Amino acid sequence: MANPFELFVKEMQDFLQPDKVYIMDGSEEEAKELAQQAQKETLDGRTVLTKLNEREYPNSYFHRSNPNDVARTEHLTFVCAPTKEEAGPNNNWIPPDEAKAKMNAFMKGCMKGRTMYVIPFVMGGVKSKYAKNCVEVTDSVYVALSMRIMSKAGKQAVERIGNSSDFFRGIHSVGDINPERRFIMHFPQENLVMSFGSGYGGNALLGKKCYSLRIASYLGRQEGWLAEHMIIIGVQSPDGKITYFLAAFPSACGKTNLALLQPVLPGYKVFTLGDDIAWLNIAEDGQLYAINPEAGFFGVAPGTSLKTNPVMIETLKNNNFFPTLFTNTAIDNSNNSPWWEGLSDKPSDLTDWQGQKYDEKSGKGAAHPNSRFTVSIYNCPSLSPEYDNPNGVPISGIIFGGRRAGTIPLVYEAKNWDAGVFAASIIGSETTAAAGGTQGIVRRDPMAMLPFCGYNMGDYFKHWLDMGKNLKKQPKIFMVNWFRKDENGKFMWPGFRDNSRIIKWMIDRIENKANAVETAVGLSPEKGAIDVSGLEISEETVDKLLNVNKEDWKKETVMIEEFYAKFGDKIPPQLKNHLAVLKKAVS
Ligand code: GTP
Ligand code: SPV
Ligand code: MN
Repeated sequence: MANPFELFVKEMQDFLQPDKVYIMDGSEEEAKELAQQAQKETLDGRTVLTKLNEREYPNSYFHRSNPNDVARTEHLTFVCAPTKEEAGPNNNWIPPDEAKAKMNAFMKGCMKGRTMYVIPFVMGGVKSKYAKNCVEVTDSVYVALSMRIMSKAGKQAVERIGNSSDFFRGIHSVGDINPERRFIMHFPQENLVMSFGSGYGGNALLGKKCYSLRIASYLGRQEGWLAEHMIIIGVQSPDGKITYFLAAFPSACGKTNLALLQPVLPGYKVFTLGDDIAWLNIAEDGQLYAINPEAGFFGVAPGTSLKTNPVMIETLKNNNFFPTLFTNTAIDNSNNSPWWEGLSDKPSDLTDWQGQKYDEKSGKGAAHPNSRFTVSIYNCPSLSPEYDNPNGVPISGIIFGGRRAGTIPLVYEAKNWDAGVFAASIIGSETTAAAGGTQGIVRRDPMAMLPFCGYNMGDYFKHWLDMGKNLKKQPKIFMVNWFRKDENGKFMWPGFRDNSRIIKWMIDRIENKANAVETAVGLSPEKGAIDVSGLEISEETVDKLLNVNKEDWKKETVMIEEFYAKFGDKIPPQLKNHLAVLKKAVS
């Protein structure tokens, strides 16, 4: 008798009708073979992978996408919960039956002439009770190779699945990469995702946002845990103690950079556990523990340099048996290496991300603003020894943030858990190149989860409040904004490695070593509490960075009210009360 995994493979073979079926085993030889094959294969006229300079970037390959397929497409992403109300105003919705019929019409027989790659994978450590088993089928060798980097894939996953039928199912085909025939449909009741017409990261690597966030958040609500768009770090202070933090910022707003932070402050060190997604559980001791369901980084290339993120540069130049992929960067033809804006001075002979000779006069970037690298977490020199701990790590602080030129202070602390949930629920952030659509528009992005929460966000806020009630020890909640600008449009805070100065204040607060002053929004660092030694920044600028301007906040509350109104009675009364208090404080 075939087991449920084998039956699923057979069912997919009959449905998608590929010429060949390949079940991934996760071995080193397999990675080499797939990379070889991808160098011979073309997908709509583009070679799938090309080898990069082995000396500069060992075991690394370049991938170029169709220009219509370079970011997540939120307007084509649906959560097909049983009712529209359950999916909430934060999700696109059509009835599950209708969605299935639509996707079946696209997908039936769509792999004729192609290979179906079967990727069995585990999200989380294979020994962790918090981990989940998954299977994705895809006709993209790029997706297959990427998922091998991003998760624990292959034999170990087949073994963990065993004879169980409890695994997430993902069906993916690039189709003809036509935006008119592109949909990412989630069926949370069946732990199923169907994705057609895109080969891009979050649309196609189904372990990423589709499963780890949309499906998992839906499951987490039923099972009493949280799936979050968060990094996990351990920060060692000069006394040797390690404090674990989570941090949630919207897409392309600084998670990966903070996850691999090399502090400027002497005696501090950051240990990396995750750069994008965290699953949070309450353990028997009543504390909040986090695991990273992923095993790699799918990070934004532009802006990454030896100066801003030296640990990532080292990670990219490390070599292990997972190949490293670069997608939609430019190519420096002098040495066949990937290049992007911010990496170094502009080389003279560049091929742009679309494969054309780079024309300086075009005024456009040589790399796509959402160009990315896919690299194993095991390449990372700052990887925490606790990364593979099946229990995860105990969390003392949660940081939320966004990208805002004005209004939002560099840092403040919420007075308690509920106030923190409120502060996170009202985050606004300027849109970035990580998703299609206009950039730089302020939209509400609660908990950095707007595009990823797999159910009604009103219910999600309630779930956050309930989690707090069930915690014996509640982590402190902090809000940050690295992106505040001055009158000339320049960032006032140096950011990147200097963000360690803000983390230091948070650790001091957690250990009751620093005082705070009350503002209309929460608790702000006392004068002189942020260590700016060695920085050329005036006291006046620090004051401006921390300032809570009532006029600005009055405007902010209008936007918050508009956002809350969409959710009607689903917004928990506690949060409405907090909003009323805030309105009064800034009136
Ligand atoms: P996703 O992978 O899309 O979820 O993004 P992310 O949140 O991991 O963002 P990432 O760390 O990759 O940073 C995105 C962009 O913001 C990059 O271009 C960075 O160079 C820039 N950035 C990150 N941290 C800072 C900071 O502290 N200050 C400034 N000014 N820019 C930053
Ligand atoms: C994001 O957009 O938040 C990412 C990249 O981390 S993606 O995998 O496309 O979601
Ligand atoms: Mn992300």
